Amino acid sequence: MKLKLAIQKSGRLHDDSMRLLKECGIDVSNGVNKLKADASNFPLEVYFLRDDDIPQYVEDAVADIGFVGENVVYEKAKKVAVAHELGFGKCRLSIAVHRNEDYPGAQYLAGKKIATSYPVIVSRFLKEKGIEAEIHEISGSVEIAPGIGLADAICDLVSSGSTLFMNGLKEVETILQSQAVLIKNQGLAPEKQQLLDRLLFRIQAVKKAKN
Ligand code: PRT
Ligand code: ZN
Repeated sequence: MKLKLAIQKSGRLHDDSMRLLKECGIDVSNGVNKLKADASNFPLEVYFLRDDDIPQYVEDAVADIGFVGENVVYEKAKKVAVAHELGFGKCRLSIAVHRNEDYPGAQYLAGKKIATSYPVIVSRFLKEKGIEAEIHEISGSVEIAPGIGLADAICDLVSSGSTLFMNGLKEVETILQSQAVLIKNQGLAPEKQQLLDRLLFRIQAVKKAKN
């Protein structure tokens, strides 16, 4: 029996995901052009997918576990369990407005248009604050929305802040801190859980060695 792991096919989490497996002593041939690859020295099969699809695959048990950003886990709201924080892919999901805009607090957003790729997380934030605003879902280049008059504010992932800066925006609210996490199917068979425990033991050892 093999544990099936879904990781990002290419993108910001791919290299760190592969590196973590390597540091755990698990050899996986890099399958950038393949859908899956077998580890040669651990009962593990790795699926290479778009990050957005990983929670669904894990909920459906097509994959037993996955490495994916918390931002995607919360946005997709699938029935999966977060088993471990992986310590890479750190970023934050923040609201930003035009640099010259006065921002007295979240109430500023009432009645405004907010462009984002994270409508679920943003509407939850607005609901918690008791604010009504219009959410415009767009899939990419969110940071240009205020400049072209599509929105008054945006909500997007930030790491260094340079994308916001270059687009004349300032960060005014952080609504989620995110990093890559290990998610698992909620009904994992005991044999699979044992394999996962072996993997988690190694991941924890890697983390300790780094501290
Ligand atoms: O193709 P696929 O769907 O798999 O990939 P993707 O394009 O959806 O995702 P990708 O590879 O861009 O990001 C994968 C994950 O990396 C995200 O879901 C986050 O969990 C994590 N991550 C960490 C980031 C960033 N940091 C980040 N800075 N994801 C995106 N960004 C973008 C952000 O959207 C903005 O455009 O980088 C820009 C901001 O960066 P700074 O440094 O200018 O602030
Ligand atoms: Zn994606």
